[in-house]
Amino acid sequence: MSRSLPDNFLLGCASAAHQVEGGLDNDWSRMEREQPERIRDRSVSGIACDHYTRYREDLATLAAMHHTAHRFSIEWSRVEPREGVFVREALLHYRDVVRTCRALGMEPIVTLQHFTLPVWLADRGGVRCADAPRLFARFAAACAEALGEDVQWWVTINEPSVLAVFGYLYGDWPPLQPSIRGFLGALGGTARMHAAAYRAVHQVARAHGWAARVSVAHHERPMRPLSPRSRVQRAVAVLPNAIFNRWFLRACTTGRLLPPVGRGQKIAALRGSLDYLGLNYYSEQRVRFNARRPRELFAEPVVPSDLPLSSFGWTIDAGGLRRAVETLWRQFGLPIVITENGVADEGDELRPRFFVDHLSAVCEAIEAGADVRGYLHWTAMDNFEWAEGYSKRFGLFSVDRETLERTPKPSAAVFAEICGTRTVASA
Ligand code: IFM
Repeated sequence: MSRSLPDNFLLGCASAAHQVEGGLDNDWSRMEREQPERIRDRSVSGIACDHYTRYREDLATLAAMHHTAHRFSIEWSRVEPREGVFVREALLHYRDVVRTCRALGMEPIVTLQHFTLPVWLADRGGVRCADAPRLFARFAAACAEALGEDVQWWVTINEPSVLAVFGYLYGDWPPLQPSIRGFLGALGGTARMHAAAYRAVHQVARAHGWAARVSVAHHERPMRPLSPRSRVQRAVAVLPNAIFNRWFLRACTTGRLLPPVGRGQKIAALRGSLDYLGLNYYSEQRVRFNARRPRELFAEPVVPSDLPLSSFGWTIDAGGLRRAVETLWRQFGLPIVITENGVADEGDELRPRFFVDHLSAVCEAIEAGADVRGYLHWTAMDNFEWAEGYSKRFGLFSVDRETLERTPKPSAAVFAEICGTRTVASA
């Protein structure tokens, strides 16, 4: 059976500056240098994929594989390495990335913050700094001015809940500060930053008469009770789902800092601050009650025996993507762009099938009525996977860590075929 994707449906890959560009100096590279034990394989991001200098060839390769969109992030520490000092060459670089995308027929989708922060802001309290919304808005406005009308799709912050969980609840990522209070503060801080940047990008666009659609890239990881018939097990999934999967989106729709982060106070520009919904989906999680797991809000993750696993240990279930899309569409009624979906797969054995199953699931959700505008695969090249270092391989291309030579994997051709024909053939 084969299914067709809608006309104008965006298809391509997503990436993040710190993971591919190389040569960065931010809170992450500082941690990699000063606390190497924090990275599983003790690697440093270092030159990464040297995409900063090779972006033209890399983008041309993707366009030749019929990609029609490309998501990338602007590295704040390059553009504003010291507070208030903006580097024109860096902005011109990103403007050229955008123009290159356009010239190659790929719609650019630009992320303003993807996990990393300039060290000067990290040292002032990072996303919890009271001044962070103003500073982020100033940076966002500078980017919007520089990139101009060629960018119509913006993502303010990538995965705010993931940043809050790993940086503050677990304390495994910068700023390495595990505390519930810090975690809630980080959620509130990123919501304020998003609102400020949302307004800044729209102000610039309006002043010039440009079109702009602004959102976040929301990481949806639905927690499902291991034993759905047990009331206790069902109850244990409620709180983590409400906080990890819904708090941020509800804040953006209601315009309020809802409990447990705030008392419902209104935040200027937060209400209605999603023009579309950017969805990063990888996996659902089965959970069961465990009184000794307060860090996970007593919802212990359990690996189910009935689903295949990625090399990250995450379950692979395309039905989860369809459920996520349909649920978010039903609850929020916003057009959805799948801003990330992918699989860690050492030998590229899982990925070809993964594409067919996950894109079929997207087609099913569309047939059921969901307004889905695009699908961006994570990611084009094997890259620096945060605390996992270079040990996890999400790419369509492998990258030789000595020569940085890119080699396409078989799945790259499978995705190219889907992009070229806009058809997903399940055989
Ligand atoms: O590599 C990350 C990306 O930076 C954010 N979303 C999940 C990806 C895979 O873990």
